[in-house]
Order: sequence, then structure tokens, then C-alpha cells
Amino acid sequence: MSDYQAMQAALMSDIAAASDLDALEALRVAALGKAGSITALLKSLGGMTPDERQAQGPQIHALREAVTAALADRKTALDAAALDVRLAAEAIDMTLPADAAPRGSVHPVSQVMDELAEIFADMGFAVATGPEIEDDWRNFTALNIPETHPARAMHDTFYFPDTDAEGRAMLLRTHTSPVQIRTMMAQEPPIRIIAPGRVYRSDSDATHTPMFHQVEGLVIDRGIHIGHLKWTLETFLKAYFERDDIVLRLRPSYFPFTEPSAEVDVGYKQEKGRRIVGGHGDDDGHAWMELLGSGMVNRRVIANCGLDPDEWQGFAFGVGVDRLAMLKYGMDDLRAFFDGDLRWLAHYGFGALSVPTLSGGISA
Ligand code: 2NL
Repeated sequence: MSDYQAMQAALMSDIAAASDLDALEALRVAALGKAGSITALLKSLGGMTPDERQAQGPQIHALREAVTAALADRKTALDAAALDVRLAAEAIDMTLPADAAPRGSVHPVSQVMDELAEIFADMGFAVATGPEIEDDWRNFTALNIPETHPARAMHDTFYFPDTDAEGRAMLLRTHTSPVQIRTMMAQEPPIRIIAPGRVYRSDSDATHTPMFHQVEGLVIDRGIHIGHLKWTLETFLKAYFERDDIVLRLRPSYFPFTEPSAEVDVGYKQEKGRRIVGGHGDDDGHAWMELLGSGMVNRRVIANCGLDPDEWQGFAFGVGVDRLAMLKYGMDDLRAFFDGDLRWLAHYGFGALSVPTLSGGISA
């Protein structure tokens, strides 16, 4: 047996005996690494005569190839064995029940917005939306709100450093009316829309949050009068509170954008510390509660939007969504709406697949 054959036999038996990947790697380095025994043989070829090289070269290369192949085979075998060990140790019981996925719920404000869209859709109203960052003209001027109006003060409205083309500060809309201004500018009457969304006022106490939700409604058509306004609000409130005994009281008021204007009160009674909407406010045990603002759209507002107020009339109203939600679903603290407390949401939120329906009442 030549020296090379003896060396190969020794290496082969070492490789076969290597019990793990570390031992095998150590053998590879000892044979084929920079200072390895076979590497030394390969280097020695450089110092041989051509005849010697011709005799020795093939044997040394054959040795290198045999050892390389043996190392690879042994590595494959050890890898497979290691995988078998891991698979045995990490066995997963696929029949065990999966972890419960946390399930979110529908926020009462979202729920009420959906109910409002559904009720008004039945009366032919489309839903209109617009940006929360508005310009001064759409939020104030077009609505006949004078320069001196307190709502325009720095301490009532959130202004941005950025200005519009007229050099007036951009702002966070204080109501969704600008959406209705946009609609009147963009499409021909007849118009029947509701504009739900977030609005912002610099106000913060137990009953006011700097951000709240509003729905405004707007109808523009020929021959619209205050009877249409009252019927629409009455039909809406009966559907929303799911009661036929809703009584409205229209109380004269003032808004720059409507003339005449009316606050809309509803009769209610107090029951177990909760306000139950329904009944005549002057009846025993009952009282009136202000719920909406409304009126006939001011001729100036119609004209500001490029329409002829002698041809087109309309009514409009505004209502706080958060308060509508509190009244129907019994929450008593407005601030809790926006705290993001998951316990509150678990209590007052609605399952995505079991939301209250208007026809079916509150489902299980
Ligand atoms: C309130 C008052 C109201 C309107 C909003 C409106 C919008 C246009 C034209 C005329 Cl574009 N009016 N909106 C009208 C009356 C009252 O809201 O107290 N909201 C809670």
C-alpha cells in the first residue's frame, strides 16, 4: 500500500467515525485547510521535477477528491441525523386547539355613523365626505360667518401656519358644512346629502373633546320649506331611536348659515339614571332636551355657492354623533369614547358580525 493509500484509509476511517458536524469540520480543516495534510501535498507538487509531478500528481489529486467526497457524504448523513433528532424533539400536536385570535369590535361612533347612513339612504340621501383640513372660505366665509364671529378666534379654532391662496391660515374644519359647500359648488341641485365626519374645536372638558363627530344634512331643491325639514328630522329620529312616540319641538334660534334657524328638542324621561328619548317634553315626568341645530339654508349661502336663491331653496341640520351614540347605547362619559381603553371597547363595542340592525333591534 502506498503512503497515499494508507493516508486515505486513515482519513476515511476518521471521517466515518466523526460523530458530529464539529468533529467532521475539524477533520476537513486538518486535511484540506490552509495548513492541512493534503494541502501540504498539493503544495509539494510545485517543488517536484516534471517526472515526479507526473507520477505523484494524479495520486495526490485522487486522494483529495476521495477525501472531499467522503467529507460531503458524511456531512449529508450527519445533517439528516441532526434533523431527525430535532423533528423528534420539536414534534407539534396539530390536533391541539389554536390560540384564540384577539377579536376587535366596532366602535359605537362607527356603528352610529353606519346607522345614520342607512336611515338617510332610505330617504334618498347620499353620503358626502371631504378633507379635515379646510380653507377659511369653505369653513367660514361661504357660510356667512362674519369676520368678527367668535368661532373664527384663534382660541376656538385650530389654525395651521400654512395659508391658502388668499393668505388666510388653513384650519381643522370646525363642522362638516364645508363638505356641503363643496357639494353645492360641484353638482347641480337637487341635492340630498349627509356629511358625517370628524370635526375640531379648541374645547376640552367633561362634555367637550377637541375632536368630535358630526353629521350634517343638506337638501337643495325647488319649493323646499320648513315642513320638509321637520318631517325629515322626525322620520330620522323615529328610525334611529326605534320608537314611534318621538315628539319634536322646534325652538327659534340663530345660525349665520340658516334663516330662519331652529334648535330641535326631543321629549324624554329619566329612568334609572338614564335618559329615555320619547314622549312629549311637557308630559308628567318628561322634559325637553336639545338634540339638533337646523334651519332653512340662508339665501346668502346659496348665492355664495353660485346658485340662484330665488330658484333653489333648502334646509340643513347638524347633530353630534357622539351624543346620539350616548343617548341610544347608554354611555355617560364622552371622554371615554376617545381614550382607547380596550375594556371600554369590549363593553360598549359591537361584534363585527353582530351589529345592531335597524329592523332587528340589538342582536345577540
Ligand atoms: C348644530 C348646528 C347646523 C347647519 C348645521 C348648514 C350647512 C350648510 C348650509 C346651512 Cl352648507 N347650514 N348646516 C345648519 C344648521 C345647524 O348645526 O348645532 N350642530 C350640532
